Amino acid sequence: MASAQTDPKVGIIMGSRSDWPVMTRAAEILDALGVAYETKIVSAHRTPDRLYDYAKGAKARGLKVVIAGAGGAAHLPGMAASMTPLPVIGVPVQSKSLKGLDSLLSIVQMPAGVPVATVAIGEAGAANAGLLAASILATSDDALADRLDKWRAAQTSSVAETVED
Ligand code: RP5
Repeated sequence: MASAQTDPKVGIIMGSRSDWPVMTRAAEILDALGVAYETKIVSAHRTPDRLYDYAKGAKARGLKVVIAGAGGAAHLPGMAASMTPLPVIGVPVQSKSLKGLDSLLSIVQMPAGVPVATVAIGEAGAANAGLLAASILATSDDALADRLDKWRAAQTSSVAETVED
């Protein structure tokens, strides 16, 4: 998988095509907020050279934020963060054996000096990664900040007050 919109600001990378059903939730949020992004399969273990090239070139290509999702021995977000100055948001993808606890711990337990902003396991985390990336971009984009405010207001309005609603 590799796709690109014009002038992408967010790079969504994942360790395997099997991660896409989860990572698509980040893409859906960015679509809803009008944030251009690209997607690419980049495996820390199976395609280390691709990871190196991607992370080293991310900032120069105009990306502002990287969202990296992986499962199991999930080294992708941390390795990406070690090779780019861009903020990296790590999404722990649910694994078959350990339900994503392995992914979560692999991503969240970074040593001091190389931060990865880690979100929840699975689809909720991927959606929040999209929102977090948009929030970061919105600090220097008033139009996006306005769209994000409206998105949040719509979410608030959609929550019923009672189970009968
Ligand atoms: C990780 O291994 C990927 O991020 C994926 O979550 C997991 C399993 O990959 P596949 O065996 O499904 O390709 O690298």
